[in-house]
Amino acid sequence: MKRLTIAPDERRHIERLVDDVLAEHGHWDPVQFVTQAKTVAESLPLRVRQFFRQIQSEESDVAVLSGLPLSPDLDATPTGWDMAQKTGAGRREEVVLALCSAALGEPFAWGNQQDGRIVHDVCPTPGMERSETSGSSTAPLSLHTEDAFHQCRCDYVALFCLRNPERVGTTVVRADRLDLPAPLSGILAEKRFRHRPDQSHVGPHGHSADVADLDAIMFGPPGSCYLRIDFDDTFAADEDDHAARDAIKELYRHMCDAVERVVLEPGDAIFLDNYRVVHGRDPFEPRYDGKDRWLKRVNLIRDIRRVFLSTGVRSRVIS
Ligand SMILES: O=C(O)CCC(=O)C(=O)O
Ligand SMILES: [Fe+2]
Repeated sequence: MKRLTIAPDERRHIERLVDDVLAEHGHWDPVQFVTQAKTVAESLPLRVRQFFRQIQSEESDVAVLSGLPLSPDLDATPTGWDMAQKTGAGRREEVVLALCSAALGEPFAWGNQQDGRIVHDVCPTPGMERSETSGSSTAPLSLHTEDAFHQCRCDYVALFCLRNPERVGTTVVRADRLDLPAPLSGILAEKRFRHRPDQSHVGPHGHSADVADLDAIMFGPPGSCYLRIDFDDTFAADEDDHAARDAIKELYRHMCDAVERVVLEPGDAIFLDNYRVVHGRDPFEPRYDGKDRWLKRVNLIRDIRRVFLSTGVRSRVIS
């Protein structure tokens, strides 16, 4: 795992950039900002830009940037993304994340997820405690590739921690840490699997058509293993393919042995390579008192053209 801790002068530098962005965008509109975010990100401190360049070129699986600025009068944790959307809670932190993320990739969004917002809120939500969405809490978020069902899933998931009072762990399994028996990796490398859209995508505008996609769970060039799996939504394409079904179960056992936990501190942003790691979250008890765990999240893709080709228009929102 790679980590860079921001020095006080670098933090002030980032704060000034955020002030400039907010002064220019009186009404903060991430959709509008991201088209120019890469240019603004060129003004980030040199060490931060180098950090992101290295992540890309080395294919770092997990990277954490620590000590990012947080507002001294940080808003109360919202009780759902829709509330954050209405009130603008954590707006300044959205700018910090959008700006830093743009140094690594191109932010994009899903039309049916959090109303097509570019920067998401991850916070416990009443009624969603046991769901398989970012509003969950008492049930663990099981290990997954982000948006595994879709060809245009992100290259990186970026999560910026605003609060984490109970020190809840983000779970991570790195492909490089897996030592799978050859017969198992052989089956996982065959196109014998399908992926359903996860709960956060289901609804009137869901992506059910993408279930048709037949793919492998493990792929990639020698020495650089890529993963595509969501343990809630990946299944053997042929229900009589017992070997494929067993392979998913066996992989799960190996992943449980290899799982690591990263406890995000306020001011930490984690960048998870969505091909090189799967991730999830430990369960916790929500309090709904304005002090709950709260992250901002962005999906990043290396080449925005993949999104344009998927949407068929020049839009960063996949519908
Ligand atoms: O809450 C976390 O630490 C991870 C949540 C997650 O998997 C996500 O937002 O994609
Ligand atoms: Fe996730």
